[in-house]
Amino acid sequence: MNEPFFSLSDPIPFEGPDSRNPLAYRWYQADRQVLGKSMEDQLRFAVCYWHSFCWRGNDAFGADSLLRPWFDGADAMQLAERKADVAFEMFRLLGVPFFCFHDRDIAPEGDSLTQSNANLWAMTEILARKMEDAKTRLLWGTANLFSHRRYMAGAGTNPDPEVFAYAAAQVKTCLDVTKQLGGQNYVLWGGREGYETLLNSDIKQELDQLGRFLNLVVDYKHRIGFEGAILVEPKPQEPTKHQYDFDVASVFGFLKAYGLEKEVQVNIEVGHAVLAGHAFEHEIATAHALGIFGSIDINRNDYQSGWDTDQFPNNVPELALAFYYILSAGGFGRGGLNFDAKLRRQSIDPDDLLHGHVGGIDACARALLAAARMIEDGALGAALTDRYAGWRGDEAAAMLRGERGLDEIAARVESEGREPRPQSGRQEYLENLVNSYL
Ligand code: XUL
Ligand code: CO
Repeated sequence: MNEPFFSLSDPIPFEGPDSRNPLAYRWYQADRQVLGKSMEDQLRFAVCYWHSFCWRGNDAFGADSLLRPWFDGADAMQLAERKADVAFEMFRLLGVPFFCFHDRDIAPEGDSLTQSNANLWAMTEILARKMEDAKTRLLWGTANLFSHRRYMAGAGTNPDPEVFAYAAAQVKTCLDVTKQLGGQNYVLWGGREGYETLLNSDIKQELDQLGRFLNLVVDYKHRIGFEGAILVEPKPQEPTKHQYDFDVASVFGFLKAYGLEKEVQVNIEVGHAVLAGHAFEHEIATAHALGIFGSIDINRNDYQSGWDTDQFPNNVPELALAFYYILSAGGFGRGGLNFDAKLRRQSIDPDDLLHGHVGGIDACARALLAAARMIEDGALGAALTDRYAGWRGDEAAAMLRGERGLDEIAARVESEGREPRPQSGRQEYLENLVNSYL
């Protein structure tokens, strides 16, 4: 029997907004009804395996600061099991409904692909057994196609077709495993699907490869009857200088070009939106407008650093606005909120993991309540409806449907001789309105 990893043994309780207990929920009450669903079903929280249980606290200037009992030892599979024990212990303490992983987070890479696959299937069996006794389900799985040196020039976009094939083989098994564990989605983040210099990169060739790669994944998903959604996670750069899946709009263009816009959705990450120079809600609203909204990696970036700092979310006003757009988009179907967030490297105590998650969960719950007030009150929605009211007129609707040519429109404007009347955009009124719900 191993020593307990965390200081708690009872699940984090809900104690309400006045509680001073730092390891209690003040806002997240799983069964509280919000807009016709429980908070748990609205928020669909997931813990990510990699930052919580695999990251060693290293940075560009320093090695490991986090020392975990499953990091080093002779038997890699035994260490993976120990890691899984702690992971499921944390899921239980937090009461989260989901988790997410990369293939290489849950099982060690072997000396060959065959050995890696055997390790992965062995750990899949172990996780499946743990899931029988836990409420936590799999939100999504993904293949790590960026850490090993074979992928240094990309996976699907690699100039070497043998690397493309190796990556395809790795994704095949990871998709099988994700299906086996009842995953709700499958994610592809193109960590190195981009370039360091155009001097050695043929953009057309690489985009064609990436389009083929994604089509192979979608075909295989249908072949095995995987019912989850395939999600691409946009990010503009880091580790590459330029990543092809730059942001939601670029991913949509890519999907259209390769005939995949009905098959693939996006997993939008807060920090990646910031790196792309967008507000997080911009990415959500764009994905909704284009019909590809899938799921979210919830975290935050330090706005000054210019890096993907993957901190736990804690800014309620920002989250509230984002959740307003999530709820406006109809909320989550198969998606959810994956904490793609890691501790700071000085937060070395096991309980720091609990503090990060409890704070993030509470910030999201509080923001959800504010966003629900925005929806229920309806003033923001009404202002938007008003602003576009003119387009509901017969003539305007005919223009939008494409039933009027440029010459017909011109003739009507001249014959009517009316000057359009500018209207206020009312930005300050709307911004104040948002603050009134917080
Ligand atoms: C990297 C990132 C990944 C993906 C999964 O920035 O966000 O962890 O979420 O590969
Ligand atoms: Co992510």
